[in-house]
Amino acid sequence: MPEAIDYSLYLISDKRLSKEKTILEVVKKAVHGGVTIVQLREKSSSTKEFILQALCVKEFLNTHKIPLIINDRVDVAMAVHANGVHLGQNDMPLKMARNILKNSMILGASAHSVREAIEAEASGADYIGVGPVFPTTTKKDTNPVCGPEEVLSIKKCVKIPVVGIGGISKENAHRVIKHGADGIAVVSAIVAANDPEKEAGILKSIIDKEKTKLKQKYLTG
Ligand code: TZP
Ligand code: MG
Repeated sequence: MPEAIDYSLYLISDKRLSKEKTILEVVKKAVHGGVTIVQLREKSSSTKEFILQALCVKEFLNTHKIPLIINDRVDVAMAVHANGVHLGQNDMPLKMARNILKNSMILGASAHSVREAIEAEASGADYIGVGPVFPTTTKKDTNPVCGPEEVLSIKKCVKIPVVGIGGISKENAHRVIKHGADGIAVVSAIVAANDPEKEAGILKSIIDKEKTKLKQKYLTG
């Protein structure tokens, strides 16, 4: 089992949205702003491009002790010695991926219902991504919007961390944390921002503030 991971502010890349900035530039700025974990999600890159991109992002992330997760590609994750891989419902079955990765790598899974989340946990997932919590234009083939209430329903049924994804911004991030999410995953809120460092900083302080409020509420009953 990988050591404790901070899922608070989970950045997912998308080179279509980063305008004139490279993904490495966005990642660097976002990490300085407070991102705690990074996923490379590059649907249009060739395998070679994906690997080269991952190696250079990983070199930077290692120096900041920030985990690197690879979307979809177990082979790429292994080739670059990433910290983990994130798989959707139509990707490699989780049990197979867990079998290949042994226990040394983080295995993330997308789930859109309590049933899928429970199955993912039983199949060896280390965390669940739930969404789209809010409407998003970043991913076209999404399941229906589930709302922050689904995050809470899933959180109550699994022991592993739960991360909300989809349409999350500084306007609604607090609602996702309030509904029990261990973190929020964002693409456009940071990647498409003019100032990714500033946006990451704002999001991180919203998350930290909301988590502190929840802790105080729990402690005082
Ligand atoms: N999976 C569900 S929604 C989504 C993914 C990858 C895209 C989220 O992007 P954004 O820009 O944060 O809404
Ligand atoms: Mg996938």
